[in-house]
Amino acid sequence: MKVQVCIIGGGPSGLLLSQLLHLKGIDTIVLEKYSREHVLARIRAGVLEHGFAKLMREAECGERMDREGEIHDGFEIAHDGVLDRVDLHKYSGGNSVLVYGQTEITRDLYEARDRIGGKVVHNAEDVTPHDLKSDKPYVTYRANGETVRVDCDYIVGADGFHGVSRKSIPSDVLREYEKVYPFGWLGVLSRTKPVNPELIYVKHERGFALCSMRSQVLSRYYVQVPLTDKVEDWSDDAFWAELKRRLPTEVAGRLITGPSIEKSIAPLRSFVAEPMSYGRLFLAGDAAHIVPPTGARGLNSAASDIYYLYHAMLAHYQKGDDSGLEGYSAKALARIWKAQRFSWWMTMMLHRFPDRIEYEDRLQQTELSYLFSSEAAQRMLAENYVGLPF
Ligand code: FAS
Ligand code: PHB
Repeated sequence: MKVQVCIIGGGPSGLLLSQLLHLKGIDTIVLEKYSREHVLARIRAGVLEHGFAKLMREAECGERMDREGEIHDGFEIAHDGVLDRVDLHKYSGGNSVLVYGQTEITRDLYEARDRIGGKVVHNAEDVTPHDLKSDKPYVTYRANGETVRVDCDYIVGADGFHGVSRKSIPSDVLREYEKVYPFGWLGVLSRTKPVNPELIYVKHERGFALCSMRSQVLSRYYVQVPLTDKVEDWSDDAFWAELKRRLPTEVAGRLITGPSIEKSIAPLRSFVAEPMSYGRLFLAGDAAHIVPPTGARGLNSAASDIYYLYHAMLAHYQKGDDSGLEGYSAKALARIWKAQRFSWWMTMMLHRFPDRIEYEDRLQQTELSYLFSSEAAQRMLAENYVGLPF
């Protein structure tokens, strides 16, 4: 089989790029390790930057997102006995974010690929990129006991943190930067009305908490837990009781609880792999970078990778201009590191570190009191949260 671009990974990054390229007549195939049901069962991001939403519309996948997604012009931070609001719309120059789950994004992208006959292979085993430094790279995979070869011009590694693509870059070329945080997030999804119209981030002496949502009938909540905790350690009742302890009294009093329909613990890490390209291989999304979800940058960081790769591939195929491909890694990393910084800053400001000292407690309080006493500080937060320009 021969395609122009072979994409490894059928998550949001791989699907969005394949859809955008297909609409411009560029032939792609997506090779996904798992079944569609498995991919769609994952509960992950919930907040979309306006740049990501714009790309979804350009990919002709934005109709349900715009119909069902909720525009949020701000969010609140509960800290040190007060509840302060961050006015994203005012301090970002009129932008906002869209609350719409990654699961729905992925579903919309799969349906769009089906509608226009996009090639997506599920249950692709042992996907392996070959001849990355040649001008005729190829990818092999196994399906139904057969080995299949896909010849292509370019390979995009959109296969997430545990994928094969990043590991295909020689260790003497690849540089990895990582910071692992000494806690995780226990997340619960429940068919309950959200406790608040906007998200509430909570800094509390017992630990961080977050009140989010997927719709007006589907709530998403998180509490910071020690890395040693296991999800089976947490009954629903224990989760709701702990969340209430961390919420301001008036918020806790109106919290509607219910059975969890999903419950999981995600570890927190900051991670960047450089370079994001090697020969004819280009990394995108979680395959190249991971952020702690405190700044809602995870899925959104993938958006700029896709935007840059999409335009670079267009320039190559339509004008024979390879400057975008040659400059992709540097350009993507410049924006990725800003998302890394913001996610690290939000995480350091709002979490309870097990090895903290009192001086750091005071620094956290000062960070927040400075934030809410300075328009410049709120502009910094807002412009990062709604999404820096691509
Ligand atoms: P993905 O990991 O989504 O997709 C990669 C795909 O490649 C997967 O479908 C995988 O099955 C496939 N794959 C892997 N190896 C392969 C191989 N060898 N061959 C073929 N296919 C292969 N972000 C936020 O903004 N907010 C959040 O609250 C948030 N919560 C998260 C919670 C968890 C538990 C995790 C893991 C991530 C969370 N994220 C969050 C980040 C997340 O949303 C990612 O940024 C997003 O999934 C990135 O999308 P992709 O780059 O497509 O990677
Ligand atoms: C979510 O709704 O899952 C969510 C929202 C904002 C974050 C992290 C997670 O910062």
